[in-house]
Amino acid sequence: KVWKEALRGVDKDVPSVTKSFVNHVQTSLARQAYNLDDLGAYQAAALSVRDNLIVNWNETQLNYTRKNPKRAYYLSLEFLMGRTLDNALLNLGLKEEYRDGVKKLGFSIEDILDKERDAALGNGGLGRLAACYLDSGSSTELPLWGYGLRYKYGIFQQLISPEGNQLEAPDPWLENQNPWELPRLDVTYEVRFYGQSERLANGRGIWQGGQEVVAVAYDVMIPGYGTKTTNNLRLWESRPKRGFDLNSFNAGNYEGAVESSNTADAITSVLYPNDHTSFGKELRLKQQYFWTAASLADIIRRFKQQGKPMNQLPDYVAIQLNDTHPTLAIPELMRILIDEEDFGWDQAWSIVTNVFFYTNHTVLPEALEKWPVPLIEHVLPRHLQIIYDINLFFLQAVERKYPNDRERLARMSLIEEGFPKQVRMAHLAAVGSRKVNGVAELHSDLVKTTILKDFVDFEGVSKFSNVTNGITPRRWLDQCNPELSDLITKTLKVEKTVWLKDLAKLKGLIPFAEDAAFRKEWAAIKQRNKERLAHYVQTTLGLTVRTDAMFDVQIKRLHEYKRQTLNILGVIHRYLTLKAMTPEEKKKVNPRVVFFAGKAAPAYYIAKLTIRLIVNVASKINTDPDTKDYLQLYFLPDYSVSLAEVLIPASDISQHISTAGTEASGTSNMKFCLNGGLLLGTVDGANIEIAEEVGESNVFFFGHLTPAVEDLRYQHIYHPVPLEEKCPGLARVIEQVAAGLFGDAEIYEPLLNTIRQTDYYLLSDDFDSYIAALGMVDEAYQDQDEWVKKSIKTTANMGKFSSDRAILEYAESFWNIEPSPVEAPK
Ligand code: 26Q
Repeated sequence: KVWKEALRGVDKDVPSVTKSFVNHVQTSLARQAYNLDDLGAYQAAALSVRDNLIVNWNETQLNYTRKNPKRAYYLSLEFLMGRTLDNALLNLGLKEEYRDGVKKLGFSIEDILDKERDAALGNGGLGRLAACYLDSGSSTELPLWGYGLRYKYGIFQQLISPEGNQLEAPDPWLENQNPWELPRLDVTYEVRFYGQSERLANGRGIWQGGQEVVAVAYDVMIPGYGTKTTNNLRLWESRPKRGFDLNSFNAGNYEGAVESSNTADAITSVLYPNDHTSFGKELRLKQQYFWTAASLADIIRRFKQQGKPMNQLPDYVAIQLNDTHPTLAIPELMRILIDEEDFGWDQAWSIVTNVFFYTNHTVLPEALEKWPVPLIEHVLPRHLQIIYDINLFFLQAVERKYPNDRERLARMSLIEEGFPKQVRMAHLAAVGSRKVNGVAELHSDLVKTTILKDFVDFEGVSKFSNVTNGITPRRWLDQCNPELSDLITKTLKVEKTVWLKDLAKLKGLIPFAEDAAFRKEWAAIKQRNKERLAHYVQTTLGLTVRTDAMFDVQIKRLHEYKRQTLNILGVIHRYLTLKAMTPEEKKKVNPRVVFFAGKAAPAYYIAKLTIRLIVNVASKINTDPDTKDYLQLYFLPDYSVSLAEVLIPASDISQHISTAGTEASGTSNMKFCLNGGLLLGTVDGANIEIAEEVGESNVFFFGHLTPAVEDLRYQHIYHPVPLEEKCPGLARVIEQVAAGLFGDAEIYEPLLNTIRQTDYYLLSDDFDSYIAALGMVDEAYQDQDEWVKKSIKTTANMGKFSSDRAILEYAESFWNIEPSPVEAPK
């Protein structure tokens, strides 16, 4: 019934679909239906689906304007959306109608869907989380908008050279027009950079001069699953304030005038491809300020339209900061309140600290954002003054609570001493927010006991909490694994519109683990998903993957802490073991296919070397007649949301093997388990909570625990033991690589040295238990009945990890917002 109401006004029959499709072919595309290619068919289908989204979007915004509920805003520099058409069809309940409609016109819906390019405006986990949260916000009917940047180029396209080097190519994702965005050329704000800031006696500041650029809004519609609610993701594009700078033009400096318009465009030209490092680049700082200033101006304009005084802002607005990237919003709101709205400091600060909420995504020291003071002073002189004032009042309060504790003041200061001094963005975000949260239980505990310990002591623990991440089951089960979704619906005897919104219902699958006929169907679907992946590899890379093997997958950004190196050295260990076996012994071995995919930051040398090693190990072992029937290895280039949607449903086992305490949460671990893939991992991030839910007997854990890590690192430095003694198995593998078994002997030295020397990520401490865990996976896989039972029980117990649960936790315990369903017009 609810679903019916949601689809009110949507043309839900095949003749309307074909009519609208043909209409768009002729009028929007100015083409003929009879000689249309798949790309044209995709465009026409997208435009016709978009018509429905626009109707819902308008009704949703009207509903909010009428009811004036408190709203939440999710500020994220990254939204890793992937493709939209299939998701829009699912959420509107139009999948079957479009399948039939385009078929009548001679097209296949799969071919059409495949023409869409990913919107890849993100690096990885943090950006994909933002996308899942928007889907869940609309699906739970929350008044939640996203704010981000409309990068002209998304994350780079990854190419792998024959030698195994990663090459980066630009991602011109907007090349073929983007039907999913609505340019709002009338929604614009001016944003200032550089210039001079003067302080007046009354504490106010005047910031003038410098460069002004214009932010233009582009709106992306975010439909909910089976709801009328269609929220907005507003992305900003930067443009020069005037076509060119008239002052320079008049001075006869034509070149300079054109250049200044180039720098305005540059702000939103490209997504920074680094995750977990901050370089202090001026353009990145400008991106952050451009986006926070435009978003805040827009939020405040909308709030003011209600005619309420500014001191009521926290009653109507909650702003979630996705990591520290939008932290400049804190001094920016202070600037607006003090310099433009005439507030005194204390009242302004009380508004600010009730509006913002900060999510931390990492405790790795090298990943904590810091900006050089001289750079901020140059680009944002007024904001630096405000940051210093915040720091002054903050440290005075600390001093009152802990008199004469200078070390504590130095530790907690928003400014890190040094040359240059740096602003610690995590401290600023924590001090300026109502709540601070981590993204999984262990990680949130680490935030409280390590990087923000002093702040917990000072402000009390209640400000610090946890919201375990989640994933949308619409994309990450129903869309990517339709056969499994259908089997679940048939088995639960509950409409999928119900269980996809109440994922705990999956528990109803538990008894079926004991049903042999059900297990057979379950296993057959996994098998067909493996064949689908093999087909993808065949058609894109021309390589033949055997599908009668265990599929073992590790897909994520390349990073030392994620330890892809441990995995590839484990593969080499397996290869060497196979080489030493007799044919009789080998007969007992279950074949395994290992997949890697992931991008390395372009300047991350060790990560790129790891890719090179994987590629070269693959060419050796895939052609070795002694082993190729038992072990295959693939590095799939250009990992993306769409590739994940093919890989994840095909996995028997996936690897999440970070050094304990380093992976904040992980979210692909949830996606694999939801699709019945088992988990091989360390006791880290959300792996721990997954094991709590699905049962420890259904996951494969190995490695040292978080509390041991610090001590082990200390041992490495002060009591080093030669690798040959400490971990002979690993030493043997490393020797073979160094000896050139996979070519390029010298090239791998820097990578091998990270292990031989400090081994910061503890490969030598965890290698033996890793190999043992791989052995247990092999053994468990031999008993297919038991394995499939584990697979079913895993899926059945993953309900907690729906992003609907996560977003409702934010809504209830932080934002204090409620669902605001769109009502039928009277
Ligand atoms: C910062 C400054 C300058 C340039 C780039 C950056 C930057 C960009 C992206 C820093 C970090 C990121 C991305 C971090 C990220 O993806 N973290 C992951 O977030 C997931 C969602 O919470 C978690 O599941 C992962 O554990 C965490 O690694």
